[in-house]
Amino acid sequence: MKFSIIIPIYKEKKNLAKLIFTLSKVLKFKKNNYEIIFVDDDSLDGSQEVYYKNRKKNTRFFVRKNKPRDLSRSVVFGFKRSKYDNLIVMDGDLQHRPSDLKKLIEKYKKDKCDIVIGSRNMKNHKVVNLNLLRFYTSKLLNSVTNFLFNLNLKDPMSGFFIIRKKTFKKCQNKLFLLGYKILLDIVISSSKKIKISETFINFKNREKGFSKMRIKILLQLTYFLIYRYFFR
Ligand SMILES: Nc1nc2c(ncn2[C@@H]2O[C@H](COP(=O)(O)OP(=O)(O)OP(=O)(O)O)[C@@H](O)[C@H]2O)c(=O)[nH]1
Ligand SMILES: [Mg+2]
Repeated sequence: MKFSIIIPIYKEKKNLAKLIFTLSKVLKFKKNNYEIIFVDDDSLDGSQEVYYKNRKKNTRFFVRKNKPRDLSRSVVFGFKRSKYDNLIVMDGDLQHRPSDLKKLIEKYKKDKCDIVIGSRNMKNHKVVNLNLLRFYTSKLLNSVTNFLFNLNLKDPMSGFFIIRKKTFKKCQNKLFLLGYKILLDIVISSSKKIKISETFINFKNREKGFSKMRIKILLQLTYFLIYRYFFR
């Protein structure tokens, strides 16, 4: 089974070399059956230079010049340029561990599902490595989302997942395409019949670079939830 791994990045030059190195090491088990696509939102921080110095086989780097800068749009940009039928999305700041890819891929194969979510275990803030405020905000958002959209997912807000390209194609014209929650956007835009599995992943604090999470992103998310509740 072949996979295209899409990694949206914005000003991640401090994480890029380690990320490329770790991914290529971890993905040895996939032989050449994968590609990695970085979608950089025109960071202009030297990320592109770092990429060209450290790039490996099977990796591509796109600079997305379109405005507005946006994570969801960058992911879809990557999906549209992908070669393979199975798509993986993960963050580019090493908060999602490359070593968890194997687990997600195994679950995806075993369950023969349309989506596998790498879910953060939301039992305890120490397990997820989030500060208390972000931990409880995430928990609350997960509960509200499950309630509003009649879902039963442990982590519908996760940014680490696998999706069948067919599943994406079926819903792509219905997507809201704004903000961080591309997984939730896809789930809400898809038929209730799609099969979704979840598997726990390790999640760790960002070590380098800086967070792009801003109050604006939370406001976008609130608008997204209200809009999609009324116009599904
Ligand atoms: N292409 C693109 N990537 C983005 C954009 N905003 C964030 N990203 C990337 O998306 C991933 C998640 O963004 P983060 O800023 O780490 O958000 P977060 O993980 O919720 O926040 P932290 O826990 O503070 O790191 C990272 O790889 C970012 O570089 C964007 O506008 N465009
Ligand atoms: Mg992050």
